[in-house]
Amino acid sequence: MIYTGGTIGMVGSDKGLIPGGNMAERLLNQLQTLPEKRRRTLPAFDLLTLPQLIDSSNATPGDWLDLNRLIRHHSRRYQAFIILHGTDTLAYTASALSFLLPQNLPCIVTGSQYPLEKEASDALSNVEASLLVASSLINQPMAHNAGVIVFGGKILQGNRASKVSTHSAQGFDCINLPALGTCSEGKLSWSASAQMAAELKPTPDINFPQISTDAIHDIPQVVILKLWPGIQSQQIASLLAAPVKGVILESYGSGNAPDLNQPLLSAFKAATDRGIIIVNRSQCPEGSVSMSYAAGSALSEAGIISGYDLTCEAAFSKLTLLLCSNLSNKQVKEAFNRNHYAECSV
Ligand code: ASN
Repeated sequence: MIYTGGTIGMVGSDKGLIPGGNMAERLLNQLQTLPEKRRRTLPAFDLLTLPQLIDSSNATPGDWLDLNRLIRHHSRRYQAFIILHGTDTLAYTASALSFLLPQNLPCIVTGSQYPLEKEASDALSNVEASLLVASSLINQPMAHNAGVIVFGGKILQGNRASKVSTHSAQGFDCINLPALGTCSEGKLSWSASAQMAAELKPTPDINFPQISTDAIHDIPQVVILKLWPGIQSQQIASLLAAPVKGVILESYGSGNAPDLNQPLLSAFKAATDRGIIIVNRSQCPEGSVSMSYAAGSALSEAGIISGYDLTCEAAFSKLTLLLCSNLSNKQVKEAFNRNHYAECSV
């Protein structure tokens, strides 16, 4: 178990909640409060605390690469990993780990909406469920075991999930893919879709490109740009300028942008001509972009590629990590178009 910070381990301070230390002892104390029968079914674990604990709103792509390195470093010694993470950017980290880690290595990401010791906190139940899911995945792996989110009784594919509530114990959901299963109060049940996913054998040629450990020194900049009614090209000029290498464009509906706004379309076209990769995904949580309207095809004419039904978090981490690999611009686009680990419906 790797403790990175987040509300799960937070304690009060004069500025508000901050990540607290001594997590191994605090967790063991809480686990002692579970009924003995349930405690006995949990696997043994060690807890590793990162040197700098953070509220996950401080997380950066560099933190994903650090976690990847740390997990790989310890992967001979442990059969599964559980990352205790803040919820705010948990889905970004889970998506990134799904692309970075070996698919046969169970890696679960969890956290909580309320601190471990707060009355009626969701923290202990999420930790218990994560431990159960970890031992289940050790015994019966799925096709993609890296970056699974366990939260609020649900088991979710991390690269398909988003934070959907600021406060509910059911804080995460997958809009475009059913939950892989449920796990609460010591009972775990896998859904039919997880069983189906288990039958999907990952083909070697669709593996995600390897990211070199040096990538951490030069992580390309990717920005997220949401369209709004009345958007003007000059308002986004600096976002489309170097050193930015990639843009996740959050368009309307099935992938539409204002096709009557020529300066905006020209600004997108000029950016893609300069080699910036722009991905079109919808602001709508459910469904895929199709760019079938004239207002959508104008974007593909401007050199913008489809983000299918990727979540914003998966699109952002996928593009950032592809830009970290030593691929040409054309190869990054081709790799982005591929469905690597069931992150999108292509
Ligand atoms: N701000 C917290 C974090 O992401 C929120 C949480 O963990 N519930 O670290």
